[in-house]
Amino acid sequence: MSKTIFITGATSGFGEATARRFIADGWQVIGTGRRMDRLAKLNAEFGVKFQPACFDITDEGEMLTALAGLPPEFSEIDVLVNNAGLALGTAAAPQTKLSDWKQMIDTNVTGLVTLTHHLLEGLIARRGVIVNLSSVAAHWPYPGGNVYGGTKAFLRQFSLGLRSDLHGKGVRVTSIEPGLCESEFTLVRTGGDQEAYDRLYKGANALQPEDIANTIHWVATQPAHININSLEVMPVSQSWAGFQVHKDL
Ligand code: 8X3
Repeated sequence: MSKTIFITGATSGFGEATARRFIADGWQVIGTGRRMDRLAKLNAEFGVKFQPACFDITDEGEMLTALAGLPPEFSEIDVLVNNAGLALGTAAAPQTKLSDWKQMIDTNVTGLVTLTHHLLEGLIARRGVIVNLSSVAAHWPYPGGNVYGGTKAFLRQFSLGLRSDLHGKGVRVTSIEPGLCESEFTLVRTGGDQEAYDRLYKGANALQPEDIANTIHWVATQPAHININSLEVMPVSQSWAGFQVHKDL
């Protein structure tokens, strides 16, 4: 019987690429997202291999209804990929909207831990794998990263903490920390600014969603005695620029 992977935010970017990667390897996928039209397209393309679960990760009621509605053949989840998440804006803290900060926390942190809590018992029973999509922003602060970076640092530490709590249970947990990657993520972050998107990626040879999908596949298919704790992945074109020093002259 095929193994089952549950991927949040499967309607685009890392999530969609991960769904494609695992289906190509014979897995069956439960893909979540808010946009039913996109989930339906994947379902039309992959048939019984792709089970849509349409819900907004910030709405626990919708989440529970979708989980309860999963067909029995998708009820035993081997791998959970917590991919759904977003960055809103690149402005410095004083220029940001509090509503954006709250939305990032609600999605990247509260939604993610809520879903993980609901699926945890089954993942323990199956000695499953949990892959959390953090970011290089978890380690490396940059101007405009503020709450986004904070949520991703939470996610990294949550992953490591889960490992401690699940000690001896055979469950594996990984924090994946991608750098610059070309995906819809940046259109969301810039409020749909296509010019900003083109400027950022032109000539940058950024990571592609398929690169991260391959990384997730590698992590999740290691022998059962190996846990990849955290994995930071950048394009070669991206590195660090050092500290800034303000001078009162
Ligand atoms: C975002 C990574 O490098 O685009 O998670 O800030 S980066």
